[in-house]
Amino acid sequence: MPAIPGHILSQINSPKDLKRLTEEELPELCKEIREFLIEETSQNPGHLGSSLGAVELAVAIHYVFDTPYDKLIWDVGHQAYAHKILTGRRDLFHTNRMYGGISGFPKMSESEYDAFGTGHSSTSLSAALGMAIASGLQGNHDRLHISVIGDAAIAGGMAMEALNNAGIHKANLLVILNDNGISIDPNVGAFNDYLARMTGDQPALHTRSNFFEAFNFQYFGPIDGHDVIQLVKQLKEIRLIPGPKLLHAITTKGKGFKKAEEEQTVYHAPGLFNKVTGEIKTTDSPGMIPPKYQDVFGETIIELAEKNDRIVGITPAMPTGSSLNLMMAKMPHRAFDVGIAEQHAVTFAAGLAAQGMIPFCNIYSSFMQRAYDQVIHDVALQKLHVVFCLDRGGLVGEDGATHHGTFDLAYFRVIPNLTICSPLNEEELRNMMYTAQLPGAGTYVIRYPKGRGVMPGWNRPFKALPAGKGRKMQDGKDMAIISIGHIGNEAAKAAIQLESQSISVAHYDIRYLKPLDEVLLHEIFTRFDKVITVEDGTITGGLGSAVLEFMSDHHYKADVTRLGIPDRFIEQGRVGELQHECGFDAEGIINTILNFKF
Ligand SMILES: Cc1ncc(C[n+]2csc(CCOP(=O)(O)OP(=O)(O)O)c2C)c(N)n1
Repeated sequence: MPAIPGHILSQINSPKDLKRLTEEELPELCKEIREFLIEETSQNPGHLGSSLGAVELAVAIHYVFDTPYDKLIWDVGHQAYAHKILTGRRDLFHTNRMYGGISGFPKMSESEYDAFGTGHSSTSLSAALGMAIASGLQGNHDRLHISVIGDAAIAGGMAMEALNNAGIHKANLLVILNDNGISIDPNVGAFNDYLARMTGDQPALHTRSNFFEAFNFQYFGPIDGHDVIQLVKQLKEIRLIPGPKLLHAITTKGKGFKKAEEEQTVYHAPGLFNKVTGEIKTTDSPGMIPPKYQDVFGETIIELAEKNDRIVGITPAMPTGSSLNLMMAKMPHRAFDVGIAEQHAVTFAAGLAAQGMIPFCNIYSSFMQRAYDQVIHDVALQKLHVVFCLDRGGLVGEDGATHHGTFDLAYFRVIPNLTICSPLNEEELRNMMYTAQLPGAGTYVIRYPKGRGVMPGWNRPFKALPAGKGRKMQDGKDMAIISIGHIGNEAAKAAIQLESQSISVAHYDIRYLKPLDEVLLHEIFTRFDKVITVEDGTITGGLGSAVLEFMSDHHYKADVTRLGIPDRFIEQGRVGELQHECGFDAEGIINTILNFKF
């Protein structure tokens, strides 16, 4: 049931309506927005904590500035729910993150008020600066370009590069630092220490030298980011000041919802919860449930590290999301959260490996896109023994196009010296991690999906899975399916269901995308003239392409159909809905096979 907006919010269909309110009415509006957000996200999960913390910022910005003429960019964009609600999407908000609904992140195609699409961190300063320079070149010196960025995101490399660049321009740029003192997990890094010293309750520690002023920004604040009337006053003054400027606003993540303020990491994106007590509702059915892949990673790295003291763990700002937090708690000196810094994470791993350590560098597939050159130039070229664990490989669901991990198989396959594999289930993940740390394994990429595996009893002794060796899951005589990774479970279901229709399907789990199991592929192309490849990744350049290349190189002739993600961006929805759209769930595989002529 969509939430019913309060009496002020119900009249706000655009920032024009907002501007008709008196300043005195704004605190009540903020309260109504919070109630609306809590009600909506309690029944349709999303990014709660950050959005609750940015309500006053959104109201004040749209109240004072002339959006969409003035350009407003929300860094990461997970805190922009109030902005969406104020800019014409209140009545659509119950479709947030749903299939066919509105995106959970700002998106240019969704609204003229979303000046720039975001999702990955630390891009907003570069984009705002680019827009500001464009305005100047086009003779417009009056338009303001605003970036709202968190204390963790501003420490990301791109944001630092943009600050460095912005400081030499006279561009009409306003950075609003939304400082809530926390990332998803506790914030890390020396810059975070600096911000804490700057704003802490011990004035003796307040630094005199101001980092932002040193970068030629005019600095304002710190200001209470929940005092909407003060914010409005301050923003009105800042509006008149030319050049790059930064307003430092202190906020509380989860503001106004007790549980979300108390447990900020959990309530960053809590899933379904009770809107009164905040208690989180579990959606898992009772009984034996398989573990999440991320937890298998988290438990297994500890087990391996206990036996092999050269193993260390690295995460760029995703300790809880990757479950490396388990190792950080148990072996704090051997597990590192380096902040939102994927490029650094990879080259930091390279340095560790160059000195004989074996780093397990865990990066979400989609965020790994940031560190492509570091993998090539700093790791693969130098044949370093780094194990990349790519979590959230494949379609991730409700986070949508910015977060799907769909390109990794294709973008890594072209890099020499890499070994690339993907487990069918959680036991295989464990065994791949074990294999990857054995002496001489070289650079390994292990790619696994979001969510749960398929078998509760995965905790068996380790077994090496030799690189470049796949396996036959099921024999058959009419045709062959070749799959990679967890999506192979859909292929297995399809193969079984087709038996009842008297179609005998052989199913091969290739396990390693690189090196390919050529013995297995020769067997397949010798025996079958109908082949389907199945992957939860782009069909351009991934497993399907590799199989076609093999077929052509060895002059086989077969009817090969590639199932995977088509050459377009896939939006948000449940993973099952999206797999269905792409046609590689069990039903899609069956339909494809039924189209063959036997
Ligand atoms: C490149 C990249 N790495 C990691 C993430 C995952 N991520 C989303 S929000 C977030 C923390 C952001 O913290 P902060 O900027 O302080 O904003 P807050 O959530 O506290 O409002 C992280 C690490 C991301 N979106 N993009």
